[in-house]
Amino acid sequence: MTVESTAARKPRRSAGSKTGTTRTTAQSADAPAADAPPTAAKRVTAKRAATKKPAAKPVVKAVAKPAGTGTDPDLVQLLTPEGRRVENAAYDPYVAALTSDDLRGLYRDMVLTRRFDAEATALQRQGELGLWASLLGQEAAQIGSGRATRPDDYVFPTYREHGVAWCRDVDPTNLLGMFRGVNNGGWDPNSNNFHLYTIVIGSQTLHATGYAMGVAKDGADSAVIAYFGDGASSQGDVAESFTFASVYNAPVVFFCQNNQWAISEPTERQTRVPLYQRAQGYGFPGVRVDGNDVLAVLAVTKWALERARRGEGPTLVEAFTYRMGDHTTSDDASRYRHDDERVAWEAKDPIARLRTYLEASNHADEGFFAELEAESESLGRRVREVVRAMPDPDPFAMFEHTYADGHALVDEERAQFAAYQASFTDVEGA
Ligand SMILES: Cc1ncc(C[n+]2csc(CCOP(=O)(O)OP(=O)(O)O)c2C)c(N)n1
Ligand SMILES: [Mg+2]
Repeated sequence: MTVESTAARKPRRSAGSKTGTTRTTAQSADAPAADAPPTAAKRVTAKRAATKKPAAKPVVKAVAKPAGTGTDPDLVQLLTPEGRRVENAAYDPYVAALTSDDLRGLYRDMVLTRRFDAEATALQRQGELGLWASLLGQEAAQIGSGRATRPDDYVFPTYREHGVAWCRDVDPTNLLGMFRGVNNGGWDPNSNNFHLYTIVIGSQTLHATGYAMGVAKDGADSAVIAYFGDGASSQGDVAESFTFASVYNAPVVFFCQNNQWAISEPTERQTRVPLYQRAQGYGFPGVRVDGNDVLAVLAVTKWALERARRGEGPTLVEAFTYRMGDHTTSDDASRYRHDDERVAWEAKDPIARLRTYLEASNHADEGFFAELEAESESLGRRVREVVRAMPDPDPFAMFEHTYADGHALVDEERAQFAAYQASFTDVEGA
């Protein structure tokens, strides 16, 4: 279901969208054909959309949502855990144009992201980082969705989106400064349309929705994607975002990585219904995709982003995946979950299944895997070198940016800190 209101934006077409015209969807009887020309109600100028308030009584229409495949009709899957390609008439068109090169590219993205992540975890164990939040197991959810975005789309991540950052061309070493405690972010969000990592759970969904409303007012041909977790889905911020995005028809994709855990709380403590079904109550479509299947995630996210670009409003994508590691390096998951759960998910590993498919369908040979191994090694080396060479910040810099014109209390704290620092004695040769 979705809410069509007079606040609907000027219909926009995705210039780079090759798949938009070939998409097939399971239509319900009264649903507008997703590929049909925009209705008169939607044919408003960007200016009008910017000035008009939403209609008091929006017309609620059913929205076509392509269905899943396989044994679970609710789960969209194109590649089984065994690496077998399964057909899905609705979503196949979104990956039909992928070449062998593209498929190898997705594999390379996942392998290098996993390698970078493992290196960061090791660096934390060696005392080089204060903390690290590993994405282990979530590579397909992140690479599939990240590769579905266009450069002009805007991405709002949590603190775990290292794979999405990779797709947005953020140098991975830039992700580490904050975790080493030497800067407050490490990259310019406007350079890659990739916002800074957000620790306050769910808050970035509000930022994304507001940003998307702005994109709509500009009449721009781009979309916004907000990442969040299963735990975040319980936050009021997320509920408010869903409401605003729905009634303002904002071009935003809510991408929930349901990795089954919010630190030590399982998803059962967040919801009584599958998370993707929440969208229905807000009046926009929700889709559950196999989050360990990079092809399915790519297809579903493309579909959702293209809906947003066409002015058809928000979508909730629930990527059903698993956090294979601890919540962060400060956590010990063995205290609250059984190992057999992780072992069961290892059998659905996103990288292994794509490798099986690539080999079985002759998209990649031994040479490719060997070269990638060498590339992984050199990425690991570079990450270690760059992190260790990061200069320590001036300890007094933290007092600089609290008030533009200074403040007596901050001055007092700075003086106290100076006295504390001076109390240390450097021991020769220590
Ligand atoms: C508003 C807020 N409440 C609590 C926390 C503490 N906290 C940090 S991560 C986390 C769990 C988040 O779980 P989920 O949304 O599933 O994301 P995941 O870590 O699994 O990727 C919590 C409660 C926080 N950072 N912000
Ligand atoms: Mg979670």
